[in-house]
Amino acid sequence: MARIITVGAAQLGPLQLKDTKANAIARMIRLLERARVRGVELVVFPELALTTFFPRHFHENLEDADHWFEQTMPSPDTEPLFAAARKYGIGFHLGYAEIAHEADETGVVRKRRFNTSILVNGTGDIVLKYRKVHLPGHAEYDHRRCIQHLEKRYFEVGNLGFPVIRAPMGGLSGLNMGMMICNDRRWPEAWRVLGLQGVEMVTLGYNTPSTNQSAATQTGGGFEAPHLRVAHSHLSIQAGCYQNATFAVATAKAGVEDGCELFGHSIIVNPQGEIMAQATSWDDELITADCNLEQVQLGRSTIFNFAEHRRPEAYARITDQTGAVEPPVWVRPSNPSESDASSSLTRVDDRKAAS
Ligand code: CDV
Repeated sequence: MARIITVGAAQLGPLQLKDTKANAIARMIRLLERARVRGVELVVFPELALTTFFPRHFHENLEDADHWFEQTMPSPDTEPLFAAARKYGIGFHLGYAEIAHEADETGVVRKRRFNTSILVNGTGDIVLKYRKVHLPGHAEYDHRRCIQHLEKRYFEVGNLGFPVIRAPMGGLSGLNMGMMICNDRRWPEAWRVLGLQGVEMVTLGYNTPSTNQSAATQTGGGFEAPHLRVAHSHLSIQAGCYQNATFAVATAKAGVEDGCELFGHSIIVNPQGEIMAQATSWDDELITADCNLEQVQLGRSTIFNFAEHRRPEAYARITDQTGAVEPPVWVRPSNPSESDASSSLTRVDDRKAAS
């Protein structure tokens, strides 16, 4: 029997500073109701979906930022969303700011903050949790920037890796699901770690400004045209899906939020890298697609048959190294008998080591 699941990206329009979490949840429940009418079995909400993208606001004292975070899940604010999902039998992906009291790598239990997402199935059970690994931005107030991006201040790097779980979802007895959060989608390593666990459906939420706000661009370090911002987001997701033979649902916050324009353009992508559905508004909007899981088989059994074709012995730099290193410099060999590339490069390396 065909394995088909109907999924939805529930894009949210802007959430302003004055909006409460209850406002946000009410809007999400309205989107869930629309999802039910359209036969959707899994709905994906954006990154940090309960509040404005608060890392653009500086708090000297971290405790003053606690109201942006959830200490339990379901939390008192999110319980109505869980209840609606249970009532309609719809699964959902939710991004939120998490406070956890747990041991760090030194074994000390302390208050920790993460940029987190969960997958919940139609019976209201949390089947998977993920904490954002690739945190962009900075930890201190940056006077060169018009708009701050303080994710490195408010969140620790996620400590759960990139997990995949096989769990019932919608009418499927088992679906291999994994998550990413926003900036993660730009990193092929993240997609491949999910791909190596047989992921069939990647769910991800994002908050991406229409213009590059980095200090580098604000101080003349480069220019990224606004239309390329969307292109780069889609390129990353489409490539990730194609190269790992998976579907993805990528859901944005959109519109002018708290003085900052977010580009929206939520998409659902198939394992060939094609966009199956795309949001066109800058507001709350539900886009849907029927995903036939048989489509993951083509990539997995041909070009991206990992067991057959991967060459991990050539990939050591991926995990051994963080920043790029300079390559050796080619020099014309003085002796023609040494004219093959590898011997001249070896000689350059030797010379460097000796100097
Ligand atoms: N929330 C994000 O992770 N945003 C980044 C921005 C800062 C570039 C993104 O990759 O979309």
